[in-house]
This record gives sequence, structure tokens and C-alpha cells, in this order.
Amino acid sequence: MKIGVYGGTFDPPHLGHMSAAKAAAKALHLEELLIIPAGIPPHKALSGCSASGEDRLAMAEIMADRLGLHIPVKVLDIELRRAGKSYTSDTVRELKARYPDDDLWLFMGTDMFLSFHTWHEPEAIASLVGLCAFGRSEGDGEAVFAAQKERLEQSWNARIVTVENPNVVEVSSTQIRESLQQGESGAYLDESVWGYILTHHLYGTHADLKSLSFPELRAASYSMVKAKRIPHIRGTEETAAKMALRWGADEILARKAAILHDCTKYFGLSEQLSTCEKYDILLDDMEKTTLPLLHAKSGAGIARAVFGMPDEVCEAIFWHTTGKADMTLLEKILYIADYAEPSRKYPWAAELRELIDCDLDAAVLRGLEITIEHTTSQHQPIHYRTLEARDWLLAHRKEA
Ligand code: DGI
Ligand code: FE
Ligand code: FE
Repeated sequence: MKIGVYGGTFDPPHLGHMSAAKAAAKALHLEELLIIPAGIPPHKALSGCSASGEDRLAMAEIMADRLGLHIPVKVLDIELRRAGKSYTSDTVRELKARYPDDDLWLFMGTDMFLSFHTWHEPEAIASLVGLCAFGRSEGDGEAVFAAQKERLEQSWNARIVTVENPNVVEVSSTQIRESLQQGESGAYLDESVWGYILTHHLYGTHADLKSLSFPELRAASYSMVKAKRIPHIRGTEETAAKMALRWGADEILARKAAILHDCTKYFGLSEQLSTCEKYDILLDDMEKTTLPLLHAKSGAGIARAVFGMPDEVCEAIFWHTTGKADMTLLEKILYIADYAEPSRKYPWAAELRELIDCDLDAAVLRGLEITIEHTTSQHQPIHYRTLEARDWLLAHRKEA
């Protein structure tokens, strides 16, 4: 199997890294990519305001997921766990022991490639892996690499591939750290990586999480979830905003509730339970053991305690999975926008999209019935709040 190896400080990972990784993965026809944040880089001192290894690992995980490559992309902490300087030769030996039968290709940018012969044990590296050099600025074509390529091929029999990157993004982590420190927003960063930086106050940023702007709040929420959930969150926000205008609710609150509604969706059971405990959220016995129900509760806790959301928003998030009897307008809007947003591909989504414009209660009722049918077909118990919500609407709703 052909495996790419992308090491770096990733302090922070940025669009230049992502564009290079995509171009190299495509050019080499990789079947897997390993991203390896450096512990103590041998060639440069970490800057004064650099992020911890733990944060760089977390940001690398976000980048890996956001690459959108259709091959496995794994982030390894082998250099972060190793004591002393992070020598690539040690890393490559460790990888070769792990992947003895695979064809490993080490990524490097122009400057690293041109100084390759000065690295620690370059010959050993070249004997174990292929070298994949990519340009870091627009002028870095074949000509820049040619002499060094020939030299390494002749002296050490190195296997070398140079990659043209038509979408090269010319930026460095140093520039990004400086602009973040000066309070500029996250140019050249993936939105979710920027959200991670903001919520963890990295690189001298000091955003007040309780009064984030909309772009900041979106970035913060997206940084907590997998890439594949982001279109759903965007769709829920736009649907909720339109419904707020249609039914006379506060559009700002509808957007805020939608942006944060699934922010804890990927927390595991123990993190869900500890989050609820931390924010004094009481759970019933069924909720304690039913993972899909818990993100609404923990999400409401984080919306209030971390992001300073008003009660109406927190309540809408709190009830967005089960619903409840006698829901407020905002609660109904979030509950049903979550089902009817455009990225939902279920056969019944089209029916809901029509209903949300003409009969809000009928739409919520239909959503509840669909949940009950779906949950029953999965042989899962139905939460009593879901049944109460349906029964309340059956008894009270005004026919349109
Ligand atoms: O978070 P989303 O996927 O966007 O949507 P959601 O918050 O409505 O969660 C849907 C999940 O929750 C789905 O897996 C079904 C589950 N669910 C909803 N109501 C009930 C339920 N599961 C059980 N066991 N009982 C319920 O009443
Ligand atoms: Fe949800
Ligand atoms: Fe959702």
C-alpha cells in the first residue's frame, strides 16, 4: 500500500498545509495518509507563543478530517510521545517497523527538500522512504528541485517525486500566529481550526466566548464536530432563520440555537455524562444510557456556561431531540428545522419542507411521529417526552 507521511510542527495547521497534502496525495495516488505533529522540531525553536503538543495534535486531527480525502487519514502522536528532539530518521524507522510491507512517502516543502542532505541521518531516511517534494510558493517548479533531486538520487539512490501544486497557498504558520496576535480573524485557516484557536485562546487570542460574533460562533461550533456534520448545522441555521421570519420568532436567537444545537454530538458517553454533571443538568434513567439523547442536554449546558446563550436558546437546544409538551415557538422552530433542513435526504423531508411554511404545528407533529416510527423500528425505547409532545399537539393544535 502507498502511504504518505506528513510531519510538521502544525503550529497551527493552515490552508497551505492542506493544499499541499491534497496535491501530494493525488499526485502519488496514495491509499493512506499519516499526519505526524512534531514534538520538539530539530530544525527550529518553537516560537514563544506556540501551542502545546496537545493542542497541535487536536488541530491536526481537525485538519485531517477537513481534508476531505477519500482515503484513511490518521494523526499519529509518535513524535509527541517520544522524548528528546523529533528526528525524522527515528520516526521513519518506527513507521517502517509498523508498516514493513508498505511503500512510504515522506512529504516535504521546498526549503526542507533543498536542505535535506543537512538533516540528521538523511541517507537512512532515503533508504527507507521515498521523498515527495512540493512547492511552497508559485515559482517552485521543477527547476527549483532539479539539481537537488539529481544529487540525492545519485549519492543515495533516493526515490524522489516532485509535486506541482496549482492551488498552492503561500502562507506560513509564523505569519498566521502574528496576525492572530494582532486580533485579525482567521485568514488562511480552515474555519474549524480557527474555531479551535479561538475557544482555546491560543496564540495570544483572547475572545470572550460569551459574546462571539456569528462567524466566531460558527467556527467554534464547527471545531467541535466532524466535517460531515457541518452542512447539516449550516442547513439547520438557514432553515431556522427562514422559519423565524415566517412565524415571527427572533431570527438572531434562532440562528444561535441552530449553530450550537449539535455541538456535543460527537462526545462519547462518559464525556456527555461528565458535561451534564459539570453544568448541573439532571438526567433521567433513560437519558443516562441513551447516547443519541444526551447531546441535546450537554449542548444546552455548554451553550449556557461556555457561550453565554440566553435561556430561550438553551431551552431550544435542550429539547431539540425529544421535544416536549407545550413547546415555545423557538423550540418548535429548532426541532423541525433540524429535520427539514436541505441536507436531510430522507423521503419524508420534502413533506416536512412543505409543512414548515404553512402549518408549523402539523410539521412538528409529523416530525414527532417520524421519530416515534423510526425509533420503534430500531427497537429503541421512546422517550416519554417525545410521546408527551405528540399527545399535547394532538390535543391542542389548531387545525390550519
Ligand atoms: O442530532 P441530529 O442527528 O441532527 O438529530 P436529533 O437531535 O433529532 O437526534 C436524532 C437521534 O436521536 C436519532 O438517532 C434518534 C434519536 N432519538 C430521538 N428521539 C428518541 C431517540 N432515541 C430514543 N431511543 N428515543 C427517543 O425518543
Ligand atoms: Fe441533534
Ligand atoms: Fe441536528
